[in-house]
Amino acid sequence: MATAAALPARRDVPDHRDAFTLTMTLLAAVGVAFLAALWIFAQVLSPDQVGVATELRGTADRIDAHATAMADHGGQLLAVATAGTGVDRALWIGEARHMISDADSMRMLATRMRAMAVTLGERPEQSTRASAAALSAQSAALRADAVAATEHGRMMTEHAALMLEGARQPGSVVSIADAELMSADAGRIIDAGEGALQIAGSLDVLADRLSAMFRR
Ligand SMILES: [Cu+2]
Repeated sequence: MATAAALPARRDVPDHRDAFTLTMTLLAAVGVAFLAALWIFAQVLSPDQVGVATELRGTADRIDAHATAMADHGGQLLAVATAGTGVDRALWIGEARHMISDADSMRMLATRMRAMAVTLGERPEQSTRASAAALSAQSAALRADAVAATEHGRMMTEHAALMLEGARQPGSVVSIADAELMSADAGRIIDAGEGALQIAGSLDVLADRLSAMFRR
């Protein structure tokens, strides 16, 4: 009987398809679960995407960029003010010298941050020499430099405002463009100082974690 023989065969076909669909669904689910586990594992192992040394070097670069802008500007201002005969000549010669000397201080600060990047490395807590006390000391030193950079930025903002006021006076040796350039760069040094403060904060967190580990 042809019809009777065909019936079981028809039943086989859907069964086979169901098994295939079920297997593929299970495989996909296992794959998704595996990827999710990998992702969670990666998050636990490296909660911070960027290492401490990279963050410190990035901040040092920004401070150096500001120091260069300030030294260049101070040099130009000194040349213009020295050659000028304006009423504010002496004031701007003083300001220019101050800028050049401040640029040196900022460069030293950036140099200290690069040295700290070498000492701490990307993951300071994984170093064999890491101790809570050492990390706390580094954090305190960095915080002091960060505050100095931020305060310098605030002083630069005031300096730029003073320059702008001076530039508006007839016969002044400084230009409005110079003042605006300084004002824009003051923001950059404040950002760098705030970035360094955050790094100091993350060092404190690491120091706390280390001391908690040894307390047990
Ligand atoms: Cu400056």
